[in-house]
Amino acid sequence: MITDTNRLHIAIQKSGRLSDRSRELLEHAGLRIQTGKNRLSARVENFAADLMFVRDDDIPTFVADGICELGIVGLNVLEEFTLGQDAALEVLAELGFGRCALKIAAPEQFDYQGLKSLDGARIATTYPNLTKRYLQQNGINASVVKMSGAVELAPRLKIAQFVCDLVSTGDTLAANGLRPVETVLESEAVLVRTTKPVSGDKTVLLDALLKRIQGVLATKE
Ligand code: PRT
Ligand code: ZN
Repeated sequence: MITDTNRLHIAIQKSGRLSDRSRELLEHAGLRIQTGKNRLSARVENFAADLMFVRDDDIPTFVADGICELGIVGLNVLEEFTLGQDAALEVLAELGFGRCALKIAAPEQFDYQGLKSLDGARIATTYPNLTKRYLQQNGINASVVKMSGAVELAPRLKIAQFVCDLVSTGDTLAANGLRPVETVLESEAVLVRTTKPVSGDKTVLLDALLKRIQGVLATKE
């Protein structure tokens, strides 16, 4: 990816649950984003910044590496990334959208007796780091099975007895005969910045943009 050294780079999700609201926030902050579908980046016409459209999972890497000075990503993805490593990232603001919770769920007919029911069990998840930390913090000895999707199928396929997945309405769990039993993390979209050194000119841009974004967030509180 070719980056222009005099412009800020902002990583947002290309297409998914956070895309529209991320774009909207930047537009409300006064950025006029060049249009064009299915592109990997877009220039801001009235501010020295470019948007990078990427998979949400890649946003922490881009920002931690300093390729993008700013990013918008779910706290769930961010924490899964930063757990156990010293990533050059700082959360600047909670953005009030993309709310969901990472929950452990059990089969509806399972007689769940609290955390001790998880002892010795297998839990399927796309968030192994967050799940392991939660189990550890609660002194539970369970094995975590990493999947890259379709986690809700794991109990039926006998891959694991429990799952740990993101929930918003709970409809997906219910449709798969599962019910939430524990909350591992409450999440929403957050604005993150790199803590890698940013050049003098870019610091000025960054401060100016952050002020505008804080202004937008303040009117919403
Ligand atoms: O392509 P890319 O990798 O960028 O996107 P993605 O498919 O990994 O992510 P996407 O767009 O699904 O979600 C992006 C972010 O939105 C997540 O990281 C969360 O921070 C946030 N978010 C909010 C959610 C949900 N709500 C949500 N409900 N992410 C996923 N879900 C899924 C969940 O995994 C489950 O499959 O929706 C299903 C459950 O929804 P309910 O309403 O049935 O409970
Ligand atoms: Zn993703």
